[in-house]
Amino acid sequence: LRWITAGESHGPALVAVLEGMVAGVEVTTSDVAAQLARRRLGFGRSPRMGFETDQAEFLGGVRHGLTQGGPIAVRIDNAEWPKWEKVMSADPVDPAELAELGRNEPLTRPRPGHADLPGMQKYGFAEARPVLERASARETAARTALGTVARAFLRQLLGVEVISHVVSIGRAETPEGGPLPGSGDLAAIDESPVRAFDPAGTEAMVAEVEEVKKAGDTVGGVIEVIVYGLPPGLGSHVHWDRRLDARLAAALMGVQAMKGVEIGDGFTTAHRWGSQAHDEIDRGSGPVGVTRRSNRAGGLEGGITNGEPLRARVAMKPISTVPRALSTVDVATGEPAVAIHQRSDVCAVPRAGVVLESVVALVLAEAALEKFGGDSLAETRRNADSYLKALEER
Ligand code: EPS
Repeated sequence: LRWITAGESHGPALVAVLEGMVAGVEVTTSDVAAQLARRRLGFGRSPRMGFETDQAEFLGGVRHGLTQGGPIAVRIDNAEWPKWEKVMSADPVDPAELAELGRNEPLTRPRPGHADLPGMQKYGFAEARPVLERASARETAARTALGTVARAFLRQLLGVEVISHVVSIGRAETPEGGPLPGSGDLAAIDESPVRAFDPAGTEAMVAEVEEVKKAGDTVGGVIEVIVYGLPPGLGSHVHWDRRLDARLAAALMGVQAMKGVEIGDGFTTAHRWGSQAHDEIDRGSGPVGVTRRSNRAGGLEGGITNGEPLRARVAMKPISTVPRALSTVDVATGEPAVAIHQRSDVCAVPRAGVVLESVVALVLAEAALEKFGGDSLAETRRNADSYLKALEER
């Protein structure tokens, strides 16, 4: 399975292609719209989320609600394109016309923490516009659209559900040791303005975002993705780039603003002794005749799923467009300056969870296709059923 996106934040549209998906997966434009709508929600979002409608359209690969086996292409229009048509024009524009617009001033005061400065240095740009247009998390709408297809495949193949919840925002945390949200809890989590499972956590996080907003600042947080219904055996211990934990970490870190990934109890486990770190195995009533007394490993051992719920926590940094602008250097003059500030999210942590679910779904769909193969959902399902039956009979 391969996936790729193109498009700038203020270009005409985002496009995304998913190649290698089997035929026969049920997916519709409204399924994509539902995921994109989830991605727009959340307390602390940018004003832009109020008017982006994220109208997504399949341009190929889906017919009458079923994938066809060919590359799946999606397009998501940008609502403000008419305002940006000249600034972001693919073809040359008369400089006099551009000057009149006032929207095209060179962005020469790079934001600390943003791709602005290293991007300008690397690509030889005199200003940040070409960097920020593509670095923007607007692009995550495209991966969320493709993730919809991956989710549908996983659900229809194995009954897999991918959910996420926000564990902390800034200093506000969900109390430790609370129950883990289950596969049916996603709607309740989406009801929380910060996508937290625990009501006390929601209250604390909303208060934190309000305080941050008042102070003209931005704030990050920690999001947990949980996947239910995975069989043992996805990924492999045999090579570093086939370990599923490594592939998940790459996909999660590949989302804008993510700075850390933890599988299961990850960093806490580093402080534990072995007898307290691992998940003891019992004979049991699980689908393959064994259960675990705990799930500190987060569903992965040796880079392979072990049949327990998969858990990954991801650390997101505060958005680097800080209203209370930070110090920088104007690269045009070499003089100290205040960094660029345009409208932005105060906190994008709640919406980022939906993106993280989507990239996890893409990686897991890829791993499932490697394990089970096939060109149609029916064939992949036969292969998966036969593998699961063999596991049970062992
Ligand atoms: C973003 C800045 C804001 C966000 C944008 C990501 O856009 P603008 O600069 O146009 O106000 O709204 O996010 C989206 C458009 C989106 O769909 O998520 C940035 O700089 O990363």
